[in-house]
Amino acid sequence: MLNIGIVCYPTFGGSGVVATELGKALAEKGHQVHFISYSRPARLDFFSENLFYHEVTVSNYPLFEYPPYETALASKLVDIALFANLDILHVHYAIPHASAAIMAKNILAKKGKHISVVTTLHGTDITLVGKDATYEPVVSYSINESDAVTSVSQSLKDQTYAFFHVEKDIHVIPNFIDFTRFSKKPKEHFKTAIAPQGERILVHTSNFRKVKRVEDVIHVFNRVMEKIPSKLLLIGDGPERMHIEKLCRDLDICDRVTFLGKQDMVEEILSVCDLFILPSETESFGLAALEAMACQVPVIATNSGGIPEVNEHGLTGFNSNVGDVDDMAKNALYILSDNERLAKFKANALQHAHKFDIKTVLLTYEALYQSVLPKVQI
Ligand code: GMT
Repeated sequence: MLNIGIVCYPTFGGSGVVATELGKALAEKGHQVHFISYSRPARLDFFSENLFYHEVTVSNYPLFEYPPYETALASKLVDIALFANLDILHVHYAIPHASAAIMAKNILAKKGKHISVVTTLHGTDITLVGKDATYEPVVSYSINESDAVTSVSQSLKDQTYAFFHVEKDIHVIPNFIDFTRFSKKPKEHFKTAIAPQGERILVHTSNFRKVKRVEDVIHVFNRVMEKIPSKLLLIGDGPERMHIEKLCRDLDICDRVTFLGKQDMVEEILSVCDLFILPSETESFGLAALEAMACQVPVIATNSGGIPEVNEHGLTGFNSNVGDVDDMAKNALYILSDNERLAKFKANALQHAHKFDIKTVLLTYEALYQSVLPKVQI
């Protein structure tokens, strides 16, 4: 069994969710897992003898206009690696986690301690933030210096080679789903409360950032509800929410749209839904879509980034060009207008989601960890 340090963003973002669920699953298999972050990861919601959490605190000395988070993180990594005798440091999201890990690795080497660094690229660290030339040299360097690098889709791997000076081999290890949690739950009373007349229920979940194009969700829904009685549930919160609320008021559809805010039991809400809408500008994987599919909800999405690797066009839903809300609405109506067809898409979504079962993906991560451990000399 290994001692593994996991670094991630603790918020509701996809990379933090993936990192936390991976750590929990590794701990369940007997590995010792140490989470290192600036606050407790949202999904780290139970205790286990194999799970530990270490908080990174950053000095707020008045001289610092920008608190030195990366330095604080690297120092913490050195401390925990020595104290917990870590074998692996698995960092999620390149900026600034990969460079902090490489700094820690070099400091530890001077102290006679080897640690293997695994970096997982998640998406906006490469596609949005990473494209900013300011970050390129540090991101390229820390990816190349990692002992292993993974990306959550083939599309993200291709983009990494396109945007950065990376020579390192990148392993595609897709995101995964824990079916013990994400499966359709019997929540008929909830469905009746939301859709008392048997309306179709559409749903979107995100962090309401611009890249998610939540306004397109509203425009698609507006077209669908003109033809088929339906309701829309919006899960999550973020900078675009007020703008979206205003759009709903302007279109006079507030009685059909419910803003649920941030939710922990997303699977219970997904269980009553008929269609998930993900019109993102860019999406390296689309974990939210996979979670919906595991709860038997087909997906209307864009064909950007890694989405087509998750949502199979014509089988589990449809993928349109970014911004083509007419096409998305047409596809949504095609799925929703026929009960038998809807049932078929729901069954396909579940079946396809099984390809991303955590049980399989976990074995791939464990094999990767083994491959980067120092070889014992005989
Ligand atoms: O934009 C988000 O959804 C958050 C972001 C993150 O890193 O926390 O998500 C990215 O990583 C997720 C987990 O690997 C992927 O499922 C999302 O597709 C990806 N987001 C984007 O590429 C925009």
